[in-house]
Amino acid sequence: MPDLRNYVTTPIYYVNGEAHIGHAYTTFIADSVARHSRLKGIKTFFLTGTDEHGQKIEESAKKANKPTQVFADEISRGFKDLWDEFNISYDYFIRTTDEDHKKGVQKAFMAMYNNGDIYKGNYEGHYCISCETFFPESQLIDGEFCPDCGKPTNIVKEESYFFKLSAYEEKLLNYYDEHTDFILPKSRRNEVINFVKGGLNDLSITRTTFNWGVKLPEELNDDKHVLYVWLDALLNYITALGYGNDEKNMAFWPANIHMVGKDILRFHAIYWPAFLMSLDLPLPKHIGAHGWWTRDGEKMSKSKGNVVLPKEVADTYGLENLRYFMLREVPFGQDGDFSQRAFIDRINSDLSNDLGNLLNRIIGMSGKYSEFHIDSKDVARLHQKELDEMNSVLGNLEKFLDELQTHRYLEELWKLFSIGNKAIEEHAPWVKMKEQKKDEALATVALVANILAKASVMLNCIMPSTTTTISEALGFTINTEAYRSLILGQGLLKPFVIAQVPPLFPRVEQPLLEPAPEANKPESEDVEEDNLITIDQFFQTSLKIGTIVEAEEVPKSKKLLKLQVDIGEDKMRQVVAGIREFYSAESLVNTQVCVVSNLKPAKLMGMLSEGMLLAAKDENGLCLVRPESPRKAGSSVG
Ligand code: ME8
Repeated sequence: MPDLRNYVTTPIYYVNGEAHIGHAYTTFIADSVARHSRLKGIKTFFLTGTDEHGQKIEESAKKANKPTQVFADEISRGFKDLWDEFNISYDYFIRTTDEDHKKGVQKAFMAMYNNGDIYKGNYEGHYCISCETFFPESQLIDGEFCPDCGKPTNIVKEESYFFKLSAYEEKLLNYYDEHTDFILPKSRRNEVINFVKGGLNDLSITRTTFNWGVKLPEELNDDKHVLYVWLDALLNYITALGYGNDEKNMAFWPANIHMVGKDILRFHAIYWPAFLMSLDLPLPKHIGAHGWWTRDGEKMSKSKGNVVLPKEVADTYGLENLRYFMLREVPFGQDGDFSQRAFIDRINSDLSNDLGNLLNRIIGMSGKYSEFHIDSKDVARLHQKELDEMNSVLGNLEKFLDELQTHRYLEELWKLFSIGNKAIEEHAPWVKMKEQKKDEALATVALVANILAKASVMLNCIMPSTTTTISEALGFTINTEAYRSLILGQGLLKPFVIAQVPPLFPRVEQPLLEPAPEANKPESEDVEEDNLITIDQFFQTSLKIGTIVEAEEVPKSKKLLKLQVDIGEDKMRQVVAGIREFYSAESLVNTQVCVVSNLKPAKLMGMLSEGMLLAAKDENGLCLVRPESPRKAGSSVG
């Protein structure tokens, strides 16, 4: 048998704030994947940790009035304590301020340097501190704001070492081509491929404007620089296995899955593979990018005060209920909304009704009919149909987890409970008892016990402690042996005496947490739907027909045109628009456009822009959205 290994990672979390529900979600999925892999008998290494360097952390520590290391220690400890309290089965918790990590990073830097992938140059560009990333001007929103987080960028000019990312364009594209399941869900592949096809610039990988980072290797004798936090951070996935030190766990490399949020897919699917190619190391098998969690349809933010704290939710509703809800509710890769209403529905209907009641029913029936003794001896003879149905569900289940589709995995798994409930209704053991057909009544009870046993084995990775309680009640232990006999071998439980357990999933009648501050919206159907806005919200945007009166090119800009637009006001509006590649200035004069007229004015290359033009873009280029026939300047659109 091959020596199967599995390496699963979460992102390492920035130590600039406490863990929220999004961090918990990533960690829950990775934990579930790692647990199931161990259950199958695969040697598994599950890594999590904290990302502690960079300007953002330095600034957060300053704000908190603490030495940076002390600040990082405290928040890192907060993450670790939370994961311990949450029974997260990590094998190693890495911190990027660990000495071994720093040594490994320097070794990797030298390896890339020695093979010619790193050179020294100068960098001038727009830098977003929040994302710790440079962006080319073409990607900025309104020439100033970060395309990822929307915050203003700063122009940074500094001497820098560069990684020859441009040299890896083709190799990366070939890799995506040959490994179609490298990026999960597959629907996210194209966005990565298009980004690479758009051209990769060499990557600035050192900074001289702050100190809080890994120093350059001593050999380079250049102590002005610290390493770019993303290079430092990504390398955690190999330094955690001992890269550059004792290498003791490097046999786990390559990772089977790096679990990340969609916000950091590009770093993992483009930069990281390029670094690994440069280091001559194999690439991870999958990057799993999940969607974004909102609360009651709103983005979570500290300033809104609507951040969902996982500990608070777990303490109130139960940790495993929360794990179940998050992994069941959202198709992997899509955004998810945390609402207490949806959460309570899942607890009451899936957990309490479907699973909890089934267990209670067989405890009750076996107590009445056989003093809690359960024996599978007649199950195959009397319930082959149900066994076949059950085996077919179980046989198709794991592929969903392999693709990280936890919602489908759980949805399928729940079919087992329907098979159990249906069997009870159809075979009505209480009637059989009255008809003196005790064997038949007990066979149905035993069938359901087996269904619950098998379901518990497969549900163990999602709800480890609850399923342990169920398996104890059913007289067996969930382990690799049980997985092999009950799932792979399609075996049945040996005779046992069922233990009575208190109800595992008490129903929840009303929300237990304070509503989010903004959640005082009307309880209408459409509020629940993702990405929908109300008509009032739509009308907050003022759209007007404008006539372009003057148009000129902006010197030194390939993209911008400066326009004077009449939108029916006393004064012309000056709009600086990135459309020069698609329209000449002359061709625009005296034409009409749609203008967003109540945008906050912004400065683009030092020029005030007092509106935005509506345009549509696809692979064939960009075109302005215009009225079908001329309208008075200032007519409203909507
Ligand atoms: O990006 N919904 O760390 P980070 C879903 N240090 N997931 C969310 C979320 C939300 N609202 N908010 C955060 C970093 N996450 C880097 C990673 S890895 C080498 C370096 C999750 O603390 C999601 O997985 O900002 C996201 O990718 C991760 O937290 C980012 O955590």
